[in-house]
Amino acid sequence: MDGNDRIEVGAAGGGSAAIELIAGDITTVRVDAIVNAANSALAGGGGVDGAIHRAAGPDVMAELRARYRGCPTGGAVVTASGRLADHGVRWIVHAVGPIWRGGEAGEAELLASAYRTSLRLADDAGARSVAFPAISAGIYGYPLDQTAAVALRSVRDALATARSVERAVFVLFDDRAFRTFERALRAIAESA
Ligand code: AR6
Repeated sequence: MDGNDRIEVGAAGGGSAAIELIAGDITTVRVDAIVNAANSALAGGGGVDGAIHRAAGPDVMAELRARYRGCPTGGAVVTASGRLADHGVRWIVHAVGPIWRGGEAGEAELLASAYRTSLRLADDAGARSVAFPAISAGIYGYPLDQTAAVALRSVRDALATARSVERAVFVLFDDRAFRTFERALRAIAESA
């Protein structure tokens, strides 16, 4: 950590909120809400989705099946957190990012929407801190540097009108993702 992994951003009511970057596994982070990179069937899968369902246990999939009939790309839904409640997580926000199709199929707007919707749902639930993975940057093939720029800008903009969220943490699973987000965060901080 070199001092470039946290920026303060304006928040509702004139206060401030922060965006932070950490390297690691999102299932171990102590925040009120964690965001999952799900698919539109909300059917579970590999990557961070598999890790979150394994850590949370079967109640979360049971709640998804009982309450929702899938979720459109760019949207998100909320469940309780199953066993992740043991370390303080209260909600899981299941976001559906776009599959990368070359960049001309509305991917950037859909990705921004997935982040904005996730932050709004966590805020409506009353979360003060939210952790995000790099949605779409794994199995869905979204180029990492473009994911980082869209993710950081959309979360910064959504924090400006959030009422309860004051801390957004991006949890990057490997060194390359962490460094890419670090560069993008620096670019945003310098352009603010
Ligand atoms: N903590 C944080 N980040 C993680 C973790 C973890 N435990 N595990 C992986 N990542 P992906 P997508 C990173 O593939 O591209 C699933 O099958 C990973 O390195 O999880 O949105 C779903 O069911 C990458 O940077 O999600 C969908 O079908 C980022 O999380 C599909 O994959 C996202 O990679 C969604 O694909």
